[in-house]
Amino acid sequence: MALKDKQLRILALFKKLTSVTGDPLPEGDRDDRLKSFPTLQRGHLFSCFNEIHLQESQHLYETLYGAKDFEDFMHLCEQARDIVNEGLFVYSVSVAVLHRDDCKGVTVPPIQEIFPDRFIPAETINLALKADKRRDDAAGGIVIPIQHTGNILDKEYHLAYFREDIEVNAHHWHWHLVYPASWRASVMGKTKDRKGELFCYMHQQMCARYDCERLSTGLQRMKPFHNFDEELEGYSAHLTSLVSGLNYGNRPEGLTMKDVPQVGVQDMIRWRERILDAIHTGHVHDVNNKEIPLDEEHGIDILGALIESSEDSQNKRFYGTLHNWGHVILAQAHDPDGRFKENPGVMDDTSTALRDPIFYRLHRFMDNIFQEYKHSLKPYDRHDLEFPGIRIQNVTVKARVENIVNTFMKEDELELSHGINLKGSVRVKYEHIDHEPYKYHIEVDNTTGAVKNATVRIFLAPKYDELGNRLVLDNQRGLFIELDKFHTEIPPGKSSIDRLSSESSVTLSHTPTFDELQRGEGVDDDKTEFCSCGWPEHMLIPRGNSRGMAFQLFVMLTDWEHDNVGGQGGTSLCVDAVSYCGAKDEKYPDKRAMGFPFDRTITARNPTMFKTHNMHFSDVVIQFNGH
Ligand code: CUO
Repeated sequence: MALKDKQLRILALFKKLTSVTGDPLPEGDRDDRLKSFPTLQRGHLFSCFNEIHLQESQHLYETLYGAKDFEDFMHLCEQARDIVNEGLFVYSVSVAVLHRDDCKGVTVPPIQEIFPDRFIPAETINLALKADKRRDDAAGGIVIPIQHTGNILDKEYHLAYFREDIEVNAHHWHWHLVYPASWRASVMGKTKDRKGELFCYMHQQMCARYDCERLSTGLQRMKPFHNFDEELEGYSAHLTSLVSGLNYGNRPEGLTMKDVPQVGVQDMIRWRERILDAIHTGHVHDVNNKEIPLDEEHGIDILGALIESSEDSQNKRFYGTLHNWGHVILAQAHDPDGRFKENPGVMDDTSTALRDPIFYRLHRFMDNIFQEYKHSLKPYDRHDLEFPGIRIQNVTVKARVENIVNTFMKEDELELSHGINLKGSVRVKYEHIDHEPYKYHIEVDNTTGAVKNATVRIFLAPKYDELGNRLVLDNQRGLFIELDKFHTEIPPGKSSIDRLSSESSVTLSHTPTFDELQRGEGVDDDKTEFCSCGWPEHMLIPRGNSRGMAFQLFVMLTDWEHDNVGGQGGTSLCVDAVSYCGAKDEKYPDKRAMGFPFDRTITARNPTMFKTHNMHFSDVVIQFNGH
């Protein structure tokens, strides 16, 4: 079957899922492989963090993955659509599509168009429904402006542009589809390389990016969550789930974490202590009580799996599921035992969790545990950092004005009619942050007399803290966000490297819309597959402020012969945003620790003392031109 036809058939599965009606397919009419479903009824919220939901979705995606050919796969998907919970269906079918060999080249449609109610405030959806009802011409398009979800009486509202960004939430959803917590390599036949480490790194980077935005908007860096008794900040998402008809739970200020039916807060405390003990003793105990060392190569990967926890956890019974249950407990803080039959809050799901300020504080709490481990490793020495014979002479950022990059708000639209049962097209008009395109210009001197293969690593961090004090390098370290990483050849002598901001290995170049996919755009050639995982291009750099905020750009060249993992002959799919998403089904394309060289303690107080010839720090200003 032609790729375009496959794409259309898969798109059809995802249409108008918020308004599925009718009884589930009777037991007798079902394929034997789908007989044991469902436990989670339709009309409830599916959670990608709840262990029970994860198990059921694992069962479904493994069943779908095991279908013998594309027709068999479609037959199972079409039946499953008439049986299982809507959210669970989308999650499981998406995981299967992303990994089946006969779906190579097929793009999973954007989650924001499948479930717009997870991204667009309830007030706005309500206006859209009314406007659709009033219209008599289904052909004409309707545009509804997005409604605000709060105001500045809540100082956290200043960050709403980041937390509620549609594509950043979509990135997070897609990341967890590429790296499901429930992934079993033994069943799926594909190993997810360094999955635990990438879990740590991608979320560490989200937190670092969030803190860069906080400093941009004049707020303090976040206070990590760490005390299980602490009173939590309030949060109201203004989202109503159309499949359940209920609001996502609100959390009034001052609530604390409470036991939920499956897990107690005491369990969480015990798991944390056991994990910290493992870090301090340098090994974990596996299920057979064997000591597994947390060595330099695997330590962080083991800890990531342990804390999430994923199927790769060395010992889930002992070390528990600190992260996933953390999400669920926080999502249920307003109705912990379910006596009010409230929906959970947005922390329950990967496509909505980023909206809640507690998300970043929970993840920073876990990141601090990972940092505790990284502190136990020796800091990088000159030998680890140097690239003999390679010197960076200068770096400039070329934008309209050299070394100043402008940011601004830009209008965009989201189509609702593929996800919601409307008479015709209704689009929501909203704004997101964006930046002017720019280019890195790196001047290099290669004195080795030979062509050298290099990895170029580019990071950015604020220069000053919230009080205007120069950040000490080891504190600034945690704020360095990756902007790009790529391979290049350096000829002998003096030369320069130019790289566009739009080429970044962190960002996704384009996410095709439902309409584009329906029209077959970008579906001709299976090399153009979009994995949908990748940081949005419009959020590559922090917002900065209207006075112009001082940042430091860090560029480092390392020896690609040492970094390269080999085996990728340019035929890989989904290699557009490898820094945070990896290369699908292949090795993570860089041998160094993720975040290198900022992943370990730095004892040098400032860049001059830290720097080797193959590194360069330069000052860059980010100026926000907006409201
Ligand atoms: Cu992505 Cu907590 O893992 O959200």
